[in-house]
Amino acid sequence: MHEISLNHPRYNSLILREKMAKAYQEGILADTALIAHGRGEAFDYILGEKTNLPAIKAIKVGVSAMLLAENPVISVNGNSGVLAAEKIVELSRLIPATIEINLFYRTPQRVRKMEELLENAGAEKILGRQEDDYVPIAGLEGPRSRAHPEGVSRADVVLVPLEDGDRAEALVKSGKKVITIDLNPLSRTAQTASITIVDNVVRTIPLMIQELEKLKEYPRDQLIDMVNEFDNKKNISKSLEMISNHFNKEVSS
Ligand code: PTJ
Repeated sequence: MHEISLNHPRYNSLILREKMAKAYQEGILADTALIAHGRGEAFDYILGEKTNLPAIKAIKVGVSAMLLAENPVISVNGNSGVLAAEKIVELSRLIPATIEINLFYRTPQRVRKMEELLENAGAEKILGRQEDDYVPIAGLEGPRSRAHPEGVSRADVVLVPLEDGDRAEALVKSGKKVITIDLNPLSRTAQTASITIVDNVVRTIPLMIQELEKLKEYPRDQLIDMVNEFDNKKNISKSLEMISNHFNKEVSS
């Protein structure tokens, strides 16, 4: 680990980088995880590194959908696990939702590391373990087609932070409500998901927990209205507007 001075202007961002680099060295992350993280950083930078109004709206709708679900599942990959394992476990307990490991670059070694990571974060029940059964998701091949029969396979609502585009699309096609957290509003995942939260997973999961505390007191009908009235495309356009405003401001200043 490198020494990072507390008063460095980009302290938080550098700490996250160190966390990711260390997790990569420990074999938890895929080879390309740091590239994905860097892409996320770039989008976060132009979004002002804060959770914007469209993201807050999508967080509320996403949490409502999870509260209304019969079988909600949180799908965890390397990046989201390393960045937010404890908060993911807390969210899963509060909803309550099942946790399932789903890796794009799946290897038995990485799955074991993910199990360890989630157990250390307090998870008691984890699906998608190496020895677990799985049912392939229609339209996908290889390890990323895996869905646990008691988890993603029978889920009605799935939270998939930083998902790959094909998988998000296949999950939507199979009739599930897909909530994603993706800093790139133009990614295929962001574009195909049912509810897209354009924000950093590090900020989003704690905010989902905060919103959950309020929303669980709401009458069911109100949650249903909120989910039904939500227009994902419109909401994503608002995030894109924030990005273009950012550039316009830079040009005119
Ligand atoms: O652990 P695995 O094997 O499942 O692999 C995970 C990665 C993320 C490497 C894999 O799914 C992948 O290659 O993803 P992509 O296609 O690069 O997509 C990652 C998306 O997440 C990009 O659109 C990034 O902008 C976005 N992203 C990166 N970091 C964050 C993020 N979104 C939210 N929060 C972040 N911290």
